[in-house]
Amino acid sequence: MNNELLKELQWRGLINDCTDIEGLEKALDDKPLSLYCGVDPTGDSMHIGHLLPFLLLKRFQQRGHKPIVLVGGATGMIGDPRQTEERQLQTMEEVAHNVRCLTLQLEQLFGEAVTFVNNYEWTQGLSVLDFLRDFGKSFNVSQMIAKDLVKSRLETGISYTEFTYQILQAMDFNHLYDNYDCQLQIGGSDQWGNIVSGLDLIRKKQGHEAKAFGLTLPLITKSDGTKFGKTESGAIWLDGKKTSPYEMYQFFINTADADVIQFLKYFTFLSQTDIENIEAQFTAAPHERLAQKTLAYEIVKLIHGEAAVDQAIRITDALFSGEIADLTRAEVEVGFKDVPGMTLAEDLTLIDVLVAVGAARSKREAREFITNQSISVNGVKQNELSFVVEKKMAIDETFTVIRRGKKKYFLVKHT
Ligand code: 545
Repeated sequence: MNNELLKELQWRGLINDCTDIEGLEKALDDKPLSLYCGVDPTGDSMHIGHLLPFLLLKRFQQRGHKPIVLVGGATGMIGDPRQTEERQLQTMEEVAHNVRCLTLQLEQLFGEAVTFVNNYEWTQGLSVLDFLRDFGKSFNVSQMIAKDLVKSRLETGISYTEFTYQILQAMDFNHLYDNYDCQLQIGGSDQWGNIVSGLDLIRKKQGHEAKAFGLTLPLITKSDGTKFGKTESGAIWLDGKKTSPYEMYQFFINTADADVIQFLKYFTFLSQTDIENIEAQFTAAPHERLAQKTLAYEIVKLIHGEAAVDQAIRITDALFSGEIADLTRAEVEVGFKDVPGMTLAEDLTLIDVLVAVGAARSKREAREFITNQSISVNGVKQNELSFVVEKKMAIDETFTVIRRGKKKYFLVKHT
């Protein structure tokens, strides 16, 4: 393979399968290529597990190709069949809301330079009879049933509606081929069947000399076999209101040594040379966690911007060193979101606070902790048994952060 982009993608491990890699190589060498990836508005935000194909669109864009982002206002009303069970239909309002949210999210990721389309445009006005005559005729039921996903649902049941989904996605590829000269569809490996349906339709409608391709990305796997992108508290969302930049930063900082170099290749736009340099330094001194720090920095910067990642690092450093007095109220709120907490309407002795917030089981134990020097209040060791937790001493007169031992934090909110 000679094409620089495809070589890079192969090095990054981003190619799972391609319908015709030599053909695609020629097409890429020939001229700027239009390509697309679709997303269904089944929710109001993507999570980190949906991101790779869209970053791949950006990689094509950086090499002069022309990405199209499709938001599935029509397909979202049906839903791509899942392995497990039939989906609940969403209301028109839910779909419309999610289309708006996802479009905004993807616009932020891509900036102005990308074409956005919504398949509702060309599906909404199509009558059932036209659908059956113009498209249904091109699909062979045996082939449709043979698709992995449909096959896996034949036992448990699949509605005619979800069965038809692959036709809708195929119509999109055909429409984009026709109207946007779009020759390539990309997606996760779960999209292979739908992408191939599109290519079959394009050949039937546009003739056999039509040149179009499908490319799928691998499923992200982790060395310990657990699912990528999930924590105990749920998915890592791209929406900062659902997952704060700090939480996203923490998620990537905790990447296992065995996975982190691969994730740098997947998720960052750092060059091969840069990543190889990081790898060399990381192998020499893994405890410094340069690879994890770079990964977390790059991805949070990409999704939330530089100011947000700087703040995430400030919070991380403050929690690590225990010097939290300089944090702002907002930063305390983010950094201590998941620690045990309580609200306090009036000032209270430290002993009572320790018991109330669950840092000590009894007043006796609370006294012990204090005399043992195990307790810090807002980053300062406190060994005064008579110490009172006061609102006017709190961070921005709102938060008192209590630390027991090295790592255990508790948060008092003054009202
Ligand atoms: C619809 C019409 C098209 C082309 C594609 C589609 C969507 C496609 C699909 N894709 C997935 C998806 O997830 C929901 C996101 C919630 C906000 O279902 N039929 O929409 C995911 N996709 C990205 C990757 C994916 C895929 O958006 O392709 O593999 C995850 O990595 O599951 O004409």
